[in-house]
Amino acid sequence: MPDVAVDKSLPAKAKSPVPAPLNKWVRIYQAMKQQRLLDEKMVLLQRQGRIGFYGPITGQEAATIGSVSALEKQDWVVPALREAGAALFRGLPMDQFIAQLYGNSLDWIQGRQMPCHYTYKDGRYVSMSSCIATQLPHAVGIAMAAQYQKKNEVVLAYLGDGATSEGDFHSAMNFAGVYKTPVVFFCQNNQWAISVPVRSQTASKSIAMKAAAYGFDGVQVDGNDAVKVHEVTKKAVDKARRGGGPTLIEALTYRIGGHTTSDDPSRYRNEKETAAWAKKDPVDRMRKYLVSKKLWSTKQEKDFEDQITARIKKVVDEVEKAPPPPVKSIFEDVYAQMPWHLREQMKEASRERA
Ligand SMILES: Cc1ncc(C[n+]2csc(CCOP(=O)(O)OP(=O)(O)O)c2C)c(N)n1
Ligand SMILES: [Mg+2]
Repeated sequence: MPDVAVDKSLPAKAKSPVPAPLNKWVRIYQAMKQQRLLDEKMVLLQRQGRIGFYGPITGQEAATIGSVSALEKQDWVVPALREAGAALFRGLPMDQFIAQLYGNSLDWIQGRQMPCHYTYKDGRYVSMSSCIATQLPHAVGIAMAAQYQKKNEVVLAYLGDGATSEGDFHSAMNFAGVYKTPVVFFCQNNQWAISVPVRSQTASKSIAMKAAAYGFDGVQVDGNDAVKVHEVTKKAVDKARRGGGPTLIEALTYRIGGHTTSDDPSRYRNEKETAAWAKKDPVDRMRKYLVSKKLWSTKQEKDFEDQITARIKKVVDEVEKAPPPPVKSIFEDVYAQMPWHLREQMKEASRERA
């Protein structure tokens, strides 16, 4: 019988010294803090009408960065909605993160996707799929291919609590269990799927326990504890790499902001609930932990914040200056040899734009 472990320990109470290498935790913290600063700025840009749309990650930084940091370079990230921090952690340049939101000529994908659908080929970070849970069978497919080709690769597949109600969740979990694929399902249980609370999503006592029905381990972790999230994910990734099969991790966290900038959570959520979760802020918590271990200081915090804030401003200024994608980009990158009728349409559209 696979175990359904419940791990509620807090990093502030951790008795053991921080495992080596020490700077791993600082790197994780810096990525979390950078993500928070980016979120604040991107929401502001949307409110000023400078970008059209943004999906905030605030409150879920420990879950995202704590987990992605457990991967090796050759591994894959198949994101859900709120894992842009994972792409940045794997090396997505900040100008690409911002250019994707503007969808202009600097954007690698030339504005062909909705904002927040970042892609990063070199980091093996595939674009998120807008359709909830469709990424999960894809992730299992990538893992099966790696297994078949005897490649030393693990797939980290993210999902929200809402995704667990989709048929694709079942298909993916079932295939993963039967074929023991090297995949780690990481569920960011942020308590809400837009306006639907998790209690209306499932009658199960936890999401983690669903793994038992598919024949593999499920583990619940405090998703606002970056250290614990990292450790639990590392264990699951290592197991998958050894051929030990999949794991479903349920990270208990909270979406502090709206579902997106188009949402107003005060219409359906009790603000007391949000305030209570805000007190468990994962960024503050990790900073306090690092300070208590003498790995970080108030001065380092201020310097880092100033440096990242200035960098974001500089990148936004540069990206904002770029023109829209050329009109011909609508026709490119589909066919190796563009058919004659598209060539004609492209010429016509280019004349109209001019
Ligand atoms: C198949 C499908 N149904 C509905 C939607 C509309 N939709 C977009 S996000 C979302 C909620 C997702 O909730 P969850 O999986 O918990 O992720 P979270 O937004 O909380 O990160 C819904 C219902 C969709 N995109 N795809
Ligand atoms: Mg959710």
